[in-house]
Amino acid sequence: MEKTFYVTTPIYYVNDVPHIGHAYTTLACDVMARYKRSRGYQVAFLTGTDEHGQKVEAAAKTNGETPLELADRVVKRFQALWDKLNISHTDFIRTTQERHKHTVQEQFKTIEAKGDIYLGEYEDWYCTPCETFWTETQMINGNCPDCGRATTKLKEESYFFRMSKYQEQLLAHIEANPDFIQPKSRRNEILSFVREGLRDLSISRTSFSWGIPVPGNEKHVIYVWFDALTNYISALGYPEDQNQLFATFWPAVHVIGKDILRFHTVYWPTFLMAAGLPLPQQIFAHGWWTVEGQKMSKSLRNVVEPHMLADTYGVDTIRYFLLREVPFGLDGDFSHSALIGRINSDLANDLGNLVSRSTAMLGKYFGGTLPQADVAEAIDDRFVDIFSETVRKSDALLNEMAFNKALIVIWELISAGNKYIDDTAPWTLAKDPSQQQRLGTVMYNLIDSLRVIALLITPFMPETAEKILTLLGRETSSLHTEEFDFSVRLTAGTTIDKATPMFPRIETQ
Ligand code: ME8
Repeated sequence: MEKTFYVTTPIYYVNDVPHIGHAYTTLACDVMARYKRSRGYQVAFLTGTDEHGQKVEAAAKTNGETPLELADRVVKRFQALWDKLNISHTDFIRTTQERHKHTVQEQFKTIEAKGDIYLGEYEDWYCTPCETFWTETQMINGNCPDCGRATTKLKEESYFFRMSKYQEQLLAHIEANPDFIQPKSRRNEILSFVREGLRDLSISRTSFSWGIPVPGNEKHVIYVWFDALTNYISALGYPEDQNQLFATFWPAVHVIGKDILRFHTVYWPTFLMAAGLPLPQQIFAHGWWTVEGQKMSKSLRNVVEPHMLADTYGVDTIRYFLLREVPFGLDGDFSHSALIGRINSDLANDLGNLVSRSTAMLGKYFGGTLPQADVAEAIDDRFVDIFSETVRKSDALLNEMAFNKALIVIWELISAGNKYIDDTAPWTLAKDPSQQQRLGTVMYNLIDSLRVIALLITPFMPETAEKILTLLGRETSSLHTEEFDFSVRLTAGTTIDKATPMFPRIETQ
């Protein structure tokens, strides 16, 4: 049996343009997808756009265009950004696609046939920006408890999903599967929410029309969250599953922001239970980015545009920074000074320096030809031992999506490399003809550490890794496979090119 891995981002609303928050989630998924591929997994990686609902309908109206025109326009911005950031998704779903509409209607029919959808009347407070109903008691000062904005009272005929029926089954699942919701703080939050009791959920609207019609009653459109969540299986071709994608890849790991935790850990699992489908493998909710200490918002004009960031600082730099700066799961703050600090210290001083010093010395002392590692001393063995130790530690951390810790561990190896240079002082060895073999050993180990580092940073910084691997003679070695083999060391005699500076320092006033 082949090992498989299915990772998803939320599908982003098309009434907003992409910013670093969206880029963050998508990058995290990309790192997981690339990491799992490098370990021999067959990977499905899904992202896309959420194009239905009142919010999109209203935004289109403001712009004087149809909702589909709006979606067609904005979806291009998301797709262009993912290309720019080197996102390796295997599918991109739009909820206006026929394949998606079909699955949503089938899912509705299945749950209705089971008796878990019924027609009733809804009267409650609706927050349009969040597309969520609230009861009187849930609101804060009459406003939406999530976003703080004003709500409106809505009364309409509505289809309901018997969510209350699944309360105990959901609780039992969360309790029996500690990794189902991560991080732990989010799991606890949902456990107490579910313990307070689940109400049946209104899953259709009659007050607007931009959505997927309820099968057999076209006056109603299906609730945008019932619609949107189904994307995770519609992209796999469920229920017909002609290409066996559902059979191969489901269940998924869903990576989301903490803002949409309840939809993913309560609504979605109970819909799946009602449809008789296995629950997701895991839902990981990361934290929230602010910008220079403030909430990102169009009115504050402080939305950080990832496209521009990548043009200014480089794609890999942004990929590195976002995943290194904040522990995945916690909130973080974006600032240009923090970004420049990381570029100068971690990228220019640590990684860039190690690569350029090592390859320059090899050029100088051995004409760029990799020598044998013949005369190892304790200091050399200690350094080489760190290679496999780092791989082991970083593997364990990546499997927990502890991206920043994995990067810290990888950077410890980089620092160890720079320290190894200082401690062995190759320039001194080079002056002594009797130390030529020893110098060879040191140079071999240094260059070989670049191989391990490149392989380890590949999921995070694919272009940088590629550059290093090319210097190391990618074409002639075992480094060209997707499934990286950390244990195969470089072959002596290989010609290694001298690196050009990869991360110039940024001087600020
Ligand atoms: O909620 N910090 O779409 P959305 C970190 N369509 N992450 C952020 C962020 C920030 N400041 N801002 C946004 C929706 N995000 C629904 C999802 S899924 C079936 C339907 C990221 O466009 C984060 O991943 O509002 C968050 O969950 C997502 O964007 C919300 O995107």
